[in-house]
Amino acid sequence: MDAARIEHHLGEIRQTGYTIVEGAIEPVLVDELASEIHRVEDELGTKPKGNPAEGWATKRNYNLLARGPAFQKMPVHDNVLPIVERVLDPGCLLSGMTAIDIGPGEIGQPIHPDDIVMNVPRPHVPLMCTSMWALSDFTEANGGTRAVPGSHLYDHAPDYSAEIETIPIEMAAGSVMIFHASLWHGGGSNITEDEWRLGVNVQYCAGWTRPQQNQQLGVPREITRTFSDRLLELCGYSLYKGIMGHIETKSPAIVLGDDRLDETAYQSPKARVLES
Ligand SMILES: O=C(O)CCC(=O)C(=O)O
Repeated sequence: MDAARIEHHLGEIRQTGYTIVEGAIEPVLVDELASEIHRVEDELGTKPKGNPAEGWATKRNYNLLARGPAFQKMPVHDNVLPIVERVLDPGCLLSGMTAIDIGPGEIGQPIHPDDIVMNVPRPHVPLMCTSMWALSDFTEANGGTRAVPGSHLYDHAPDYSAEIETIPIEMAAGSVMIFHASLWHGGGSNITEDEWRLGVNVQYCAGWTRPQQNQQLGVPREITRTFSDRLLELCGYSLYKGIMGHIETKSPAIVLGDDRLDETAYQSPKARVLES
């Protein structure tokens, strides 16, 4: 993705809180991911969890990096990560990956910001950035994400008992919505007879905050060793700004038993923050 296109998307995120990268994902990858998610749902016998956040007619699966190698392509995708790296910074972490398959009859998820637990005064700089991958078409009828444009600039979080005016985010399969995680949004209701809306939330957070899903404990080491260097970094196996996350000054990648991402805290070129 060229610099002008990245800048265009960043401008939209700054102004309305979100952008849509149309046709971001190659159709063959969309099909592969959709069939992988259906495989995981079948293997795990995924059932709706039955609560307002996770829904009553929605199948959700977490910890996708532990579920199959195809999912490793998502957090590092060339049409998504360069935008996220500019919203946060290149030291950002993968905060979580959630497959969200909204079934007929689902009601709307409460409208919320994804940085809901980050208890700092609003509005604030992006501390999280979410990419919502459409693996099926997202329509108003089938539960496409709903959002309140501009709400990333509000000075408060939503009142969960209030009716909130939202717009539907409609996008074709293969498109990705990327948003400042203070944006008020939620999964829509699915009023279709038989259409499932399949999306994956790939969320990132600033490198000095705590990810929502624990990639380091949740993904077995033998799978983690197959990750690319960039994916390892996104999962917290390097030091943030050459300082944060070290194990006796060594890069956390040391636990994987190879010398990838080898660096020493305070001696790494990334530790420039300490230079005058
Ligand atoms: O499914 C969606 O469209 C949004 C899901 C979401 O916002 C969430 O689970 O935090």
